[in-house]
Amino acid sequence: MKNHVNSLWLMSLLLVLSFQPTFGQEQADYVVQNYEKKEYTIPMRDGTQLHTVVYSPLDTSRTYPMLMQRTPYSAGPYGEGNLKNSLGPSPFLMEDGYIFVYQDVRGRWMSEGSYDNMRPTLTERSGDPQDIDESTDTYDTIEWLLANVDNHNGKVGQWGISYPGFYSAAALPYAHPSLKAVSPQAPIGDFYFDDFHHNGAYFLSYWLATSVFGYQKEEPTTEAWYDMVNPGTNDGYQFFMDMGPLKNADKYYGADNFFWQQLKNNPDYNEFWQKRSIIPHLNDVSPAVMVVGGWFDAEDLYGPLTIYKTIEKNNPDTYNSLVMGPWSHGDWSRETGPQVISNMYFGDSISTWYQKEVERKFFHHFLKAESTGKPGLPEAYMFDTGLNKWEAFQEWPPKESEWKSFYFQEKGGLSPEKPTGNRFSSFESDPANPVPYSQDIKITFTPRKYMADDQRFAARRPDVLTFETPVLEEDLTLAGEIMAQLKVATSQTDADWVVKLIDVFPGDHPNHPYVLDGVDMGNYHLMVRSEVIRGRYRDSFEKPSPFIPDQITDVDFQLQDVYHTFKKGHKIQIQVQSTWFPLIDRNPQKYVENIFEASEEDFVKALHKVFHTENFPSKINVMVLPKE
Ligand code: PG9
Repeated sequence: MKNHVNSLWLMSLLLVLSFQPTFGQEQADYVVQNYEKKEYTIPMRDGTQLHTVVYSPLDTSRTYPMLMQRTPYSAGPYGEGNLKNSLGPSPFLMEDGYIFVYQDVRGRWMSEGSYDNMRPTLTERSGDPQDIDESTDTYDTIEWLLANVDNHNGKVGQWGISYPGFYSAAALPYAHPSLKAVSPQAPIGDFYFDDFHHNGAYFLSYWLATSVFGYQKEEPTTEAWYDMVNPGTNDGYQFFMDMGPLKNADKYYGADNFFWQQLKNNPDYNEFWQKRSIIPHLNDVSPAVMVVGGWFDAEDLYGPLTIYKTIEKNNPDTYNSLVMGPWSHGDWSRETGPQVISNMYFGDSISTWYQKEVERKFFHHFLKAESTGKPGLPEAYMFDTGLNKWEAFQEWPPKESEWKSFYFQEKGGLSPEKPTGNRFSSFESDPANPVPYSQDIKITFTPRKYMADDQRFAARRPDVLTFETPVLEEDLTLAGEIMAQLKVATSQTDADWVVKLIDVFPGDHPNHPYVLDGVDMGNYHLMVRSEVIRGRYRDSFEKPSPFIPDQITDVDFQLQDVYHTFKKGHKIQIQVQSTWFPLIDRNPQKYVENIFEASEEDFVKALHKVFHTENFPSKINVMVLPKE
């Protein structure tokens, strides 16, 4: 049963608007006074018409580059008299003067065709006009724009955040020669490691979003063709506990929700997901690239880091750069003054600084200036989320960073020394009483705030293990990748493993004006990084395998990169748990072929053990940046 729900509808609308730069009336006025809007339908090589909106500067005394965004979230408002309140990725570029282009991607809104989430990229170009992907659609669009839009300077750029970030990255294979600068921002790299899954665990916190991407429309439309499910409560934990096993969700999403059917029918990292990853196609990249992401981005963190690293590895001569700031999903596109995520305050006007000093210079150099290929920006502009300061690196991860292991110890210790005891730590994992991923009472369209939430509530649960260093006697900076290497056993045959890297603040740490009610920064347990793996995929994401009860088993997985200084007086803490609800769905802990089809009786308690012995040392490997 699908009911139209204003609040959730607003959520999905806000998702769209959240990527519009911070706009005020003066920007809306600026658009009206300085730009004119035209709408076109552009034929792709297979004849499908894509709705494309072009905003051109009224001043025709000079030419301008075209800067394009391709989006599934609507190129609206529609109608030549209805203009956007702001144009482009920031007010600075709007004022610098560009021809801004917005396009409804194939199958969305006013464009024709059928939609395919993360449409597979063609592995070769047969020349058959029916062979299309997002790269060919982008190529055909650019070709048409160059021939039909007046007053351009022959150069084209593309940018986008999140799904539009994927479409930016998807422009890179076989890119049009006039495409000179591309900025994939929080781009989706692969739906099995971004957004809907992390390492095989399904992100239940995206369940409501399945409506937005799960229905084909019949014809071009300016109105949404999908309704949002009405959960009837904002208590997501209770709603999804009451829902029970995932198969009960079928009463909300029927056979006509093609994406829900695809999610259910493809639990493993099979060809369905693999062919939808953009990562294998990032070869022969010719445009200049600036990848942007947020260290506390709950939606797409695998994407920006993996896309940047893959382009760097496969295209040594391509201009490819990275910016990672103290942002949650898309924060850099809007200025809120103080940059605050959960209870963490990172400073003021950080987004404006980035928009003006980084993004503006990138596009200006490659689209407006006589490009020398050297815009005067660093390879990697990275924000230290412990010291709250930017640092420029010549590569990422930094070559100076050195791998260091922190071993779990008995009695909850954590240290670089190898464990000598003959011990393990254990907990009972009960799917009927899963560890909440947040203390907030909420139901999400997509998760966000939890990435910097205080984790004391979890540390105090019996089904969360904590391992903690003594108070640090000097600053310790992690800059680069993280690998968890666990030695575990379970009394059952399946288990999820969640590892969290926590910065424990001193008990007398001062508050700041943005601390939320009921929280004190003294002893704050900042979640610097967290990740989950569905244990059945520990050896292969394609071929799951059960655990053998009570057999010590290796579970190794990567957490996304960090750049964080643990300051003197702080402690490093690792938390390990096996439920994280309702961020992710519950693992029955009894191995079943497909968890989307599990029954109530498959959900069983389990005794999980994490070993820290000389022969079975669990540890976390981090990249430490030596002191200068
Ligand atoms: N990556 C985000 C998303 C994708 C699909 C569903 C919901 C969110 C985004 O495009 O914002």
